[in-house]
Amino acid sequence: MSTWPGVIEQYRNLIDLPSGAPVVTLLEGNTPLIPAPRLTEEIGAASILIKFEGLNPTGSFKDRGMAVAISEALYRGANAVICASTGNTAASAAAYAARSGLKCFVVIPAGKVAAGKLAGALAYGAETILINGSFDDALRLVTELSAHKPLALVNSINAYRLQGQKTAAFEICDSLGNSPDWLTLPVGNAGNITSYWMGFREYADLKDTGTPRILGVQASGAAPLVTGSTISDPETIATAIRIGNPARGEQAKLAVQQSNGMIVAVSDEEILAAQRQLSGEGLWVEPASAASVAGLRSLARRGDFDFRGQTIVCVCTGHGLKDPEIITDHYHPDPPIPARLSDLERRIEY
Ligand code: AN7
Repeated sequence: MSTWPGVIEQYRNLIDLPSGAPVVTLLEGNTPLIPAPRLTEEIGAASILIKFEGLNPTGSFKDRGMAVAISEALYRGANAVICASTGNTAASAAAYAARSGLKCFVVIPAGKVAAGKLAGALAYGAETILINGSFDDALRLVTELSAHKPLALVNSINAYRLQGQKTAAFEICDSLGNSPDWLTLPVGNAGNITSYWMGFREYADLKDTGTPRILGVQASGAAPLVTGSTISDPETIATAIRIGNPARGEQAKLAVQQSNGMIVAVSDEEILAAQRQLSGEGLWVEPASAASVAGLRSLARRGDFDFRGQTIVCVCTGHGLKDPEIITDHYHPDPPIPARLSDLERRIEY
């Protein structure tokens, strides 16, 4: 029997991690590429596939990068790690730190982190610090603090995070035999778009798998890479990507330029509509993840690109369970009925 060993062991010789480093893993990666037939038909593409990263151990793509960053932190002899987060990084850091016996501090913007992410950080035992400020404030603070304290910073400005996250590009090429024509993904701090582009280029050099055009998608209230300038008060219902000053913004622009791709902004309404569309195909993803599909739909509507004959992978970075309130906030059930068949029959007119 061969079992999936996690991203580090699976791609050991392609990951820049000191060979003596311990391998911390929760068997992340190996996420499915799920066809979205209705979306494919709407867009008129040959095939649209969802890389469902919400199926990672803590429910987001962050686990790929955290496996490598935490392994490297251990190798360096760190006793504690710290990160700023809009939520998913916090939950992932907390889990991998718990796994390896490291102490974990997470700094998050008060009131702006989805319930399932905050609960995750707490469940895995992270010291969770709320600030009256944005993610950008939090990242600035933890960067300054970790520069003079013995704390390993595990945000995606840590290069080892990218080493782990690039494995998603390898998996896609392994599944399809080649890179897709397009890859779409949400962009916040721009670590993931940088990772994918690195991964696709490395595989292309090694295995001649080609490279996709990259479509990065931001929320219109938090779209510094579209407007061209930092946003001091970013706002969007997609709290995962509520980021006004992306740490890897320049690399994101390069990825888009070199891949002949694009970065677009989509409204919160478009994000929610894309989330509903995916749910209608049985895939519940968090709002930020739905942005990747919203961006594709927006481009298709504009008619700037001809997607006929194209294979498109939309990366859905986090599970819908992370942010249940975005759904239940608008759910107002009728009062309960008596537990009687006649009442149930009256209720279900079908
Ligand atoms: C679901 O957790 O920044 O462009 O602190 O949670 O690499 O930042 C999360 C980002 C997309 C954007 N989708 O990725 C954090 C955090 C989801 C995310 C992104 C995030 P980057």
